[in-house]
Amino acid sequence: MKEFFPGVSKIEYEGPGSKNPLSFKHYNPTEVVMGKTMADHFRFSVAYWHTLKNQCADPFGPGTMRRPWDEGSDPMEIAENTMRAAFEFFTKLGAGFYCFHDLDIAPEADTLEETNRRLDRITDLALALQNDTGVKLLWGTSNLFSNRRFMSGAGTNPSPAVFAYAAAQVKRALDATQKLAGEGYVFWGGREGYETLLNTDMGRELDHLARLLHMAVDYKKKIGFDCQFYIEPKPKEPTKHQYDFDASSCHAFLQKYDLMDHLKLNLEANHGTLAMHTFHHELEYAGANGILGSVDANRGDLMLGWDTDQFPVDLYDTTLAMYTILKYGGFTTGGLNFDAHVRRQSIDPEDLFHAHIGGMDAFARGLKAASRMIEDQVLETIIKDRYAGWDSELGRSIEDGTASLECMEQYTLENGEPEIKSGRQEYIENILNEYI
Ligand code: XLS
Ligand code: CA
Ligand code: CA
Repeated sequence: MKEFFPGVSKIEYEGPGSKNPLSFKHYNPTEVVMGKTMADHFRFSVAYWHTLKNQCADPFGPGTMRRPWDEGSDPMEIAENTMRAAFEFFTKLGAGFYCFHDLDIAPEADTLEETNRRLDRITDLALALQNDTGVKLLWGTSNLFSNRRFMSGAGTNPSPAVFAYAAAQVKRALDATQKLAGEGYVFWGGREGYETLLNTDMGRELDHLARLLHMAVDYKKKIGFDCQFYIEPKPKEPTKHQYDFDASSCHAFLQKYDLMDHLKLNLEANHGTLAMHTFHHELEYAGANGILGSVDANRGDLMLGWDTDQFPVDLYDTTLAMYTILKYGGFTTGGLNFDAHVRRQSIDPEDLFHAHIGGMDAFARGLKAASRMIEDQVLETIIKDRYAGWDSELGRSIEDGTASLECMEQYTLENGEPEIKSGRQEYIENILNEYI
């Protein structure tokens, strides 16, 4: 069998002293941190669309990648070679999971019937390779945004016939995900948004998007498929305004349409920053509201206002992300999927390894720092102390709903000007630095 990464052998943990660039310096899959191995904490996943398929085109030129698995003229032969290259990559890297869109693995044909046949064929191969290697599917999804029929959205399209096409594709992508024992399924609102309100019935579009999700919930139940559904926020790009703007707008949507029991969030770092939030904010919002599900790990660029999908290397980000993930109990069905691609000039297949190794090591360092912070209860103590007043009689009467505006007036007249305390931000930032 052809080897697609002949210069790379299995990436091993060699520790911080190692000078071997193709080794882990911090990610040691079997090392136990807070009662769990690192591999189980992260459930690292490779994004098929970026690592295997992204040619890195930009608005000024076509892709620069020339991949050995892309050679040939038969689209299914290329698809099968790509799948083999994918599993060689996953196993050499030591990532336990992968994620795909239906059309990443099976190229779209002229008719839905033929596309479905291709999906059946390629998932046979994927299943065999999963069984051979033990690599698992973290989540599947459907590409409802590339084909021109979806230019005005999928679930939110003004045409019910386009809605039907999208729903048919979701059905088949769910079948494929079930066949491969996927642990989750993601709905990212590819073009579910608008370019101008001058031609858009926003209320109706949102109702339709919820209908699509309810159909998927019903179908999942019908076929007895036990996986976690996620919705993935993103504020803009490709549309000017995406409906699934950020964690809090997704939360409102799930509540309004009675979907809270069925979906959690898949949070992507770069989508958070596009919404002018930190990744930390998005994770904390989801955690505090019980909808933290899975993570698309990457980073944006402060100088650029778009979704650059770079590999995560910032230790502040990875520490605060892991701190928040640990604080809310860690991943169950979710995991850490590298929704990231190498830069356009990083054209060697080996660069794909350097990129993932860097991301995995950065998260391992983040996990170690975060676990020490949790063990020492640094932030817990500071926050607990800051909110201690809420455990007093006054605080409790407000929290339990027994207090009224009149009580508040009475209290204030009796007690006068409240004492105020420093937020001590700089002091806390200095402590954080000591852990990083
Ligand atoms: C695009 C999204 C997409 C989803 C899956 O920006 O990140 O890749 O994760 O459809
Ligand atoms: Ca993503
Ligand atoms: Ca992205």
